[in-house]
Amino acid sequence: MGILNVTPDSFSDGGLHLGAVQAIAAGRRMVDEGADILDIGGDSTRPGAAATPADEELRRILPVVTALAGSGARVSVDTRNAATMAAALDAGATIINDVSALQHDPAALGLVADRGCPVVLMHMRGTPATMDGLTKYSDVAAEVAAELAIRVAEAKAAGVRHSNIAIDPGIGFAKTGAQNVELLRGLPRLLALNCPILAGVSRKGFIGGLSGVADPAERMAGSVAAGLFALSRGARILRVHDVAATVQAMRVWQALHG
Ligand code: HH2
Repeated sequence: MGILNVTPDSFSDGGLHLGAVQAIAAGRRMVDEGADILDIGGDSTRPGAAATPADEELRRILPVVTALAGSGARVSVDTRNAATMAAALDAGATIINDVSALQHDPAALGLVADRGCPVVLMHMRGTPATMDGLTKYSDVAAEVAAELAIRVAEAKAAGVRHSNIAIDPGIGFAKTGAQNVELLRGLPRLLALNCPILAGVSRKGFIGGLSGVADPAERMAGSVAAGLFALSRGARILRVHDVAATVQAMRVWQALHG
């Protein structure tokens, strides 16, 4: 899953694809490089970020979703707003990726159930503005698995099919650097939910902490290493900025595993 942030303020690529023309070109390049899914977002969820209003989010992403879905790419939309989800699905997106696991907008659960589309339910506590103060865990992998199990049950109770749900540990969302490491090591605990696991480690702060590389844009090698580790612990989908490097690493890793 290639990350396409059409935002002025994302933590590693903010402003890079701000114009629709640049974003569409970047998305096409990611497909050529081997991305199976393009994850298009118009709202930064970096720690401390305030939510972007849905109309501004839509203005940023809609032309990009329309063009890339129109040229045959499989598009997911990274949003917490039901209105944005609906408009993006109408424009050709086929997957909803919600960092709030359909908690932020009261209309989101019903919308995803009605549309019958796949959804990524990510673990977070609080909101991006408050999450850094919500990092008390006694066993982070067990608690993330238990909290995600509640989100999965709620989605199913609202009518979302189990086979349409992927789960995500939410690396960097209400977790300290050490907890991100512990959570990735404990990722197999999430397999009990019987949903594909998506992992988003790309360029995140804990990679800076482990590698000593301060600039997120310089963290490609560490991100690839962490991504392969996540695969070895049960992840099936990697959400990444650096598609070509990740696809190359995955191909070699998978071939060696046999
Ligand atoms: N991480 C980010 C955003 N969306 N979605 C899922 N499912 N999993 C993640 O780990 C995840 C996500 C944050 O990263 P990014 O999009 O690169 O930055 P920003 O939120 O600043 O736009």
